[in-house]
Amino acid sequence: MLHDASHYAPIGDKVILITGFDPFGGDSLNPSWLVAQALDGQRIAGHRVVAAQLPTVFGESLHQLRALATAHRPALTICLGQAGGRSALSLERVGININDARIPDNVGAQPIDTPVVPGGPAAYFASLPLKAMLRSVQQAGVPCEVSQTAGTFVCNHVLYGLMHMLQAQGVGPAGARGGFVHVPWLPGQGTPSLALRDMVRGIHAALWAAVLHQSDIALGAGATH
Ligand code: PCA
Repeated sequence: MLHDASHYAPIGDKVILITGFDPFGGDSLNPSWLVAQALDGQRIAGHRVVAAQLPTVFGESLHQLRALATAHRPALTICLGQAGGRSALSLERVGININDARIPDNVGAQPIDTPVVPGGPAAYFASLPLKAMLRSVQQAGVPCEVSQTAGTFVCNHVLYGLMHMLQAQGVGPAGARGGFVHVPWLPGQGTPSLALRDMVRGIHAALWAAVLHQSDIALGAGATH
C-alpha cells in the first residue's frame, strides 16, 4: 500500500486518487495495480497522484476506498481493474446496483443478485468527461473505448460504491468526481493484451483530460449492442 503518511496532501494540493486491485481468479499479478503504482507521486496539472491497492473482495474494497477518500479528500478518484478479454482501455460509463459473482472473490465470497447498496438507485453514471478522455487516450496512440458495462463482479461493486459515496453521501470535497477504467491483460496473461507502458501512457493521458475538462465534449462513441 502506498498511502502512508508521506502521501497525505499538503493544504492546497489537490489529489488524484488512483486505485488498482490485487490479483484474483488464479492470476499472479493484476495490471491495474502495476499501472496505479507507476503513476504514484506524479504531478498532473496541479494535482498529485496518490496510488493505493484495493482487495478484490466485496465489501472490504469499499471500506478501504471510503477510508482513502476520507484521508486524502481527492478531487478526482479513478479506480482501475483488470478485464481479461478486452483489447482496449475501457472507460466505464455506469455502475449498477448488483453483485452477481461468476467466480469467488479473494476471501471466497460469491454473492448472487444482492444489491451493492440496499435501497440505492439502480445505477450511477461515472462523473468523468469520458469522451474527452477517450480522445486524449487515442491521441496518445493507445487503444481506448467507452464501455457500457463494468460487469457484476468487484469492479462494478467499487464503481457503484464510489459513485454512491460521491453523489449520495458527499464523501470528499465539494465537486469531487470519479469513475472506473478497465485495463486488458498484460502480454503473458492472455490474449488480447496491452503492454504495461501503453497502459500507463493511456491512463496518464486520461487523467490529464479528466482534470482539464470539467464538462465533456461531444464525440460519438456509442454502441448498437
Ligand atoms: N477486475 C475484477 C475485479 C478486480 C479486477 O481487477 C472485475 O472486473 O470485477
